[in-house]
Amino acid sequence: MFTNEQVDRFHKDGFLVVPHFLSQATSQRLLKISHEYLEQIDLSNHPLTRFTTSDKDHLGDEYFLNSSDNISFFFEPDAFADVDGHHKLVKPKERAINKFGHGLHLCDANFAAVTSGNADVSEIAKGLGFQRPRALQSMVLCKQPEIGGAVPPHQDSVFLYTDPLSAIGFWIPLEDATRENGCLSFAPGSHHDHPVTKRFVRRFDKETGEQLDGTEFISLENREQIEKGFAKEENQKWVSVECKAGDLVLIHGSVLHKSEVNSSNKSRFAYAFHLIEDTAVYDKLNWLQSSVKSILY
Ligand SMILES: O=C(O)CCC(=O)C(=O)O
Ligand SMILES: [Fe+2]
Repeated sequence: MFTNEQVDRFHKDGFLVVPHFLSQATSQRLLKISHEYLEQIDLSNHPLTRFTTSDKDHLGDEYFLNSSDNISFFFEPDAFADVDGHHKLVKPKERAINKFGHGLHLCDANFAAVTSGNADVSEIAKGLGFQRPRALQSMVLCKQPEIGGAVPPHQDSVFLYTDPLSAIGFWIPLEDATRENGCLSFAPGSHHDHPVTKRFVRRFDKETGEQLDGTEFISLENREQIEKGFAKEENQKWVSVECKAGDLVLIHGSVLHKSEVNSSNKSRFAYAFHLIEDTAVYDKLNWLQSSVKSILY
């Protein structure tokens, strides 16, 4: 049961924890399957694409851009080191992956069953006002022991832009998420006073419209107008949200959130997927272009 009180709290804070969303058996099964995926990676023809989130150095190679409908693996930058003058993978592959996706909900029956095939997800989507919810992407975020990198403050609608904005994240830890292993932190209410002013897009030639290599951030047209009365990111108050395996954390597309490095010796696997409103405009500038539509109802 998704109550009106939960809906109100989500709209007030921009995030909400729904305890015990998945049974222990289900979250443990997804964790086991996630480890099996990592053990089965074939490195012989893998481009070793790393996942980085810094503004300067955002990834956008073919492997990343083609990951919407399949299961692609992205490395943790710190899994590599210079050895005898060569940049080499220095961690076993199952300890080296930052995340994999973005089509788990399309390719794997177990992940599909907790995403588009899940009546509880549909009930929450209805409660949040979705007309025609579409599962757009899904991934397992590994946050590996010792090298699991920080995710800097961001808003998901920058990366999953629709007009009007509609993205909502469903983030489910498959292991307990603590301050030590890099749980999520939120700036409560920031979706009200820190609007989205940029988008992460594929690069296009402005004159010819031809698609170029890579990705970039572009400002929204009305950026200056939007930024009036804007609360600065550095003035936000952050709260850490520790939670248990199988809990659900709902993330508003405009709320600022982040996670710190994992400096502990425990991993912090989480399954995350995002819903968008299919009646909103999703244009070809978006980095993620999927040929398959996974509509919940
Ligand atoms: O798992 C993390 O540390 C970040 C996840 C996140 O930002 C998201 O799923 O939107
Ligand atoms: Fe996010």
